[in-house]
Amino acid sequence: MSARLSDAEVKQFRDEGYVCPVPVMDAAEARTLRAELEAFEATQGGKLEPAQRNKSHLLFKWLDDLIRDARVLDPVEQLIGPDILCWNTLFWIKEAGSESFVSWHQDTRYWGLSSNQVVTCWLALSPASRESGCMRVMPGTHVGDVMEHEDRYDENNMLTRGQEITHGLDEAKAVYMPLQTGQMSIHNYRLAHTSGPNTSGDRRIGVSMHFMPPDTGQIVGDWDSAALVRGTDPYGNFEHAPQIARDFDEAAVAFHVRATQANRDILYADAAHNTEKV
Ligand SMILES: O=C(O)CCC(=O)C(=O)O
Repeated sequence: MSARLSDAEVKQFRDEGYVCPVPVMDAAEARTLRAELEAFEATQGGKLEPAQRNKSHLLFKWLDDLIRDARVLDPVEQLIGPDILCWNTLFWIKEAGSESFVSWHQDTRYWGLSSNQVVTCWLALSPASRESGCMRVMPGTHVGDVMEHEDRYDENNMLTRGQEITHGLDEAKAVYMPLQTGQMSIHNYRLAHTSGPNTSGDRRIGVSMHFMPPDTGQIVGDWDSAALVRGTDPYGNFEHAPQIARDFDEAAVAFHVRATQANRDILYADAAHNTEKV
């Protein structure tokens, strides 16, 4: 399966801030990854703990492999160049029939990253449809000033502080990004995006992978980490995360504790509450 983007897709990404769908693997392979995830969840009552959602490539070998997989990185390289760091991975799981949603937001507002070139690849491990609460984006919002956000702390909001863009969005211009199992979307992290509840009978399971060029700096936290997944890093702004040899590798688990704590410090830096969602 080739995930090379066409010239038109690269242009769309530059002009509108997103491209979707990008084929990564067939549905059967994606279902194998889902089965691995769910087998792990079953060992602890059927769900990931909040910290296990975050920087999860340090825990699960299949995910560490995925952030280094050419089928993911080739299109990313077309968009941000040959030297690539993976800053984070995050699971986005909406249970069947759940009210979980994601309010309109721009990730650039919260991640403390200096670059405009950070991209999110969001891979579907189950169907992401309008019914199951796929993402919706506002084309073109990746350029210009970051929009005003308000922390609303809605319990069903999957975002750390229920942050929400307060004005300046015309919902009529929003675009849905439905994905079949094994496809991904790619968006610039400055792009405003949202998603609704899952009214389907299956879990909506996605994993996002956040890639950036190595000239990116961390401007909120004193220390941060990222995995060098392609090329070289002449800047050294992030401590390199280890490549893991097996699930829950002891050294990587210790690194995960440090890395997720640093990540929480950044995400909640100016928040009124720590909602412990990651
Ligand atoms: O999974 C979702 O619905 C939202 C994901 C998201 O906000 C992101 O990947 O940046």
